[in-house]
Amino acid sequence: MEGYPHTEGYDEDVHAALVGEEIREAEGLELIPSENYVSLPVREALGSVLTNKYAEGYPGKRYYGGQEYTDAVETLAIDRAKKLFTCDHANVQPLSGAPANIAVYFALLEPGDTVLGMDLSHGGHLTHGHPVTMMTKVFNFVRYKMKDVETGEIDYGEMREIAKREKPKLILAGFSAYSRELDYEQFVNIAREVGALTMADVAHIAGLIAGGVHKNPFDAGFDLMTTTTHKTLRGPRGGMVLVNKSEDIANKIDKTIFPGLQGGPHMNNIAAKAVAFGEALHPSFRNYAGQVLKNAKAMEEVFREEGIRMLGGGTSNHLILADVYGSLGVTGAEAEKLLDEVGITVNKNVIADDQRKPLDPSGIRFGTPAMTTRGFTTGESAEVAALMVSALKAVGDKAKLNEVRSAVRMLANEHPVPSTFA
Ligand code: DSN
Repeated sequence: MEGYPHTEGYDEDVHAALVGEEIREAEGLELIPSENYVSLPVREALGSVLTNKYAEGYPGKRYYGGQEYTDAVETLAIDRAKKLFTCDHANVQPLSGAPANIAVYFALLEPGDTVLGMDLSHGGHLTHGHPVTMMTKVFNFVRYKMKDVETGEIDYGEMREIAKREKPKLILAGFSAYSRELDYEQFVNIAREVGALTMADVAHIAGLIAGGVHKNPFDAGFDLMTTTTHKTLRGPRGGMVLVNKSEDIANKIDKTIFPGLQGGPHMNNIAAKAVAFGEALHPSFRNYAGQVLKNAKAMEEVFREEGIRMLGGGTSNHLILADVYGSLGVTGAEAEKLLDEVGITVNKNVIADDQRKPLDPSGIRFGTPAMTTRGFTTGESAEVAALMVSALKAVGDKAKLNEVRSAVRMLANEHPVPSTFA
């Protein structure tokens, strides 16, 4: 444990929360597929003096003085991001994924314009036009779905028909609860037929792309990518917009992020992004990304052997969406709580066209980015999957749940969260 000597005895309440969370993370297994552990160098940058500095503008074009070091770290973050994703332009200032997506919409669209994105219950993200979001007051979102929820195949035929009928200005590829790879060429072909731009929201799989184990949408001709930096990419909590082959789009994105939507960038966070991107450029990151996929496959095998239905029939990425209600009669909320009790953290999740409500849906979503960072092998990942199934089948069986909790604690203790990765 690293300790928090400066809050100890100074602000005991916050100190207790920091220590408590550190112990929770160390003793349990984090399987929420959008979470990960950052290195101590990333945390050092996050906790640095750069949090003191205002730096409105961009490197070399700031509105305040004293920018020698802010310019240096932002330029590093930009250069490293461009190298990681092989593109011409990176804006590393978005505070997170939602502001990054909102920036793209405002940069490229007029109010009332149409965006075509993936349906939320089929894996899409809130910011791709879910009715509860503010963006739907400004833009018109239409949705495509999977053709077959048992294989995860996207209905590209339906996508083309919707695109021809609705004439979107922007077509989105991206998801937060979909376990297969997308066919980016199909998106680009459809977009070209109807004169739309293409944006890939790769928040979940950015690390898999950077690590070379998933396709890069820019290779298929996508115009833009947005991402968070804290999921598979293993950086600090934040966002980023990447643009390829269009100075015009790049300029519009920069102007929309600042001064359009945000004020002073969080320079401590940008420095931490630079550190994380440096880690992802290290050859060992490729091994990490490959192991994330292998570990997910190992968990998939166990769930399949146990006869538990997985949306999309399994996984080709870092996550699995399991229909625990349909397979075991345990709701998503019950499963999340049960697994919490044994020290395994997952999240309840709607499944395609779920008949249940989002706060108590039919599914759970889990994945391997965080446990792979802790060095879990395929054998140990299969063991974790078997422990999950044991817990899910042990509703009300205190002795069994205690046994699972001890096994989880032992696995966690054998795999401390590493301090550095490179
Ligand atoms: N909340 C993130 C996730 O868990 O997928 C997406 O924004």
